[in-house]
Amino acid sequence: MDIHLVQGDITEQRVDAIVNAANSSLLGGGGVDGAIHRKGGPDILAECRQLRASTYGKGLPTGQAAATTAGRLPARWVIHTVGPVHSATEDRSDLLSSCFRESLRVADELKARSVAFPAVSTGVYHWPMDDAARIAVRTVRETSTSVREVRFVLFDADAYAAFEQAIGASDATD
Ligand code: AR6
Repeated sequence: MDIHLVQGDITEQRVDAIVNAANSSLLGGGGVDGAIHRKGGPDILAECRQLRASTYGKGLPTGQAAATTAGRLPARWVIHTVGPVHSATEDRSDLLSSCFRESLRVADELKARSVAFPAVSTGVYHWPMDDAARIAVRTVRETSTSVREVRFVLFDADAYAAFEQAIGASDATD
């Protein structure tokens, strides 16, 4: 698997699937979620409502992932995952890891070969960027998948630098 870093907007990525940092309602929100629904148009929300009606009546649990098509976005699919809110008292890193693992599992079901991830949980959910980057990079490296390209799409230079460092650190321990 190739891992690439891009500084930019995930809604502009031309890949098989982009991952949305959603919340369990699947009904939209701010951050990446807001941008995806705004630019992707109403079809994504309609499919999210169907997912709720058919499978996730109580909401999509934290750490899990589910796909819709991508509406007007250049990607083919949106894989919605729910990151954990960061906690100073409880170690929730397994749940953050699970977001990446489960998103890649759903990508495999879709036969997606290229997947773009945002820095899940690092915005509204307050996960420290350096730690989130380490967890993200380590998890995608450790996951067995048919995905050939993972692209981390980072909104700003600090996030990009954190992922660059995480890739370097993880290389050194391979
Ligand atoms: N492309 C790439 N990265 C982005 C973009 C974008 N267009 N917009 C923001 N980011 P967040 P979370 C970065 O808050 O922490 C929503 O309301 C952002 O700078 O989107 O998992 C949901 O509905 C940050 O580094 O997701 C949930 O309620 C990262 O993406 C909640 O926020 C993630 O920030 C989820 O919170």
